[in-house]
Amino acid sequence: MDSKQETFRITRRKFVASSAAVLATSGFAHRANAGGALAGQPSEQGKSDGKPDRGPSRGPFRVVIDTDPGVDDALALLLAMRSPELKIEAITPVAGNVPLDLTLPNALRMVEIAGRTDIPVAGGARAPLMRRLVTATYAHGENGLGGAVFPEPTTKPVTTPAAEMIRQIVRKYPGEVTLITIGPLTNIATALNSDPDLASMVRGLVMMGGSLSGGNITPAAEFNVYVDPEAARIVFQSGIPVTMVGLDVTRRTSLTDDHVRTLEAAQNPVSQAAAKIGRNAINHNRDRGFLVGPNMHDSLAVAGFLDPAILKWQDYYVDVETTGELTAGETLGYSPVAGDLRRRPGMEKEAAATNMPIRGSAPTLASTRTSPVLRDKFVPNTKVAVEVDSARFFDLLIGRLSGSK
Ligand SMILES: [Ca+2]
Repeated sequence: MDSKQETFRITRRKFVASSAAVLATSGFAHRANAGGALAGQPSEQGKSDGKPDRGPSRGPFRVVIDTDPGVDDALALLLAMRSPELKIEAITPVAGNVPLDLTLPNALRMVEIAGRTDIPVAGGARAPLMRRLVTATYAHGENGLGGAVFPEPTTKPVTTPAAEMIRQIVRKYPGEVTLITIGPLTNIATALNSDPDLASMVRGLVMMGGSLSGGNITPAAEFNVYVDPEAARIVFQSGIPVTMVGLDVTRRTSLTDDHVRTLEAAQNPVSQAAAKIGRNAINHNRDRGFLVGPNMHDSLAVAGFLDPAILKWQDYYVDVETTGELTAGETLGYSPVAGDLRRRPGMEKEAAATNMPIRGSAPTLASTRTSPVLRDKFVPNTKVAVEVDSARFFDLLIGRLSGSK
């Protein structure tokens, strides 16, 4: 194992310690390689230094893909299964965009289309940890695939439940497995809850989810976090180095007619299926009067893992609102280089290390608390994607799906 790989085999303790150490020495949190949740990331993520971009030529990386197909999940799964950099240990469907009774067969359909029935598919949670399931058929159609119809799968899921499957795989390969989560985080939180040592054995978690710039299902919340905010909070607070590919970047990835035509022109089962899903999704969006999209949210998380140069990153401490009447599922990003808390260059490291509080809401009059909640000092737990090279992303996505890359 080389030194870069070693960086990613990082425990919560090391993650926190190294983050603080880097902050204390570099002064620029967004240039620090404090967590490295993306297995393929270069040492200084998103750094624009004129060096040639590193193409998607690393790996293979052991991954588990947790998913709720889902139009963009379907394309993300096909992309992943066409990517030799990934050793997909399992696909673990969860309830989300549509109920598990649809996300599970939809995942099985994708492994059959890709000719990858060697990948175990393990059914997961039917409902969030503490809430009733809210689905997104308004965006994904009643069948979850934008109305694109495929035959019933003949492949069966494995009998092991998703959370247990995740636990077993991570324990089998400690420090090696990256969790790519493109649905609500119920399965992951269930696995973490079942095994207190598990988080320290996970190499990293790449999440499509969250937003620091407003939501899509409510003004505050992105859908995956909205569906199961308690699960998302468990993940962010787990100590696993998290990479968050949220709406800040994914809403800049609209699939177009040109993309679909390229897929249609390629004569292979994956491109034909992707084209069919994409065509239906575009038509569905138009029928509903959406001006943009469909956005390829989930594919961007996979693509950013394959080719880190697609995204640029900034370190944040991210937490999830779980009690808001209107805002449950909102992701909040604390950073000494963001918002009203920005500091002059040179002051950032001091501010971050000494006096930037992670502050909660003011206490109510009825509360027994006597002061604002000063919960902790700033230590980043998440790399948030803040910029996207959309053209480079679609080159990879359409290229892989059409078989030309
Ligand atoms: Ca999804």
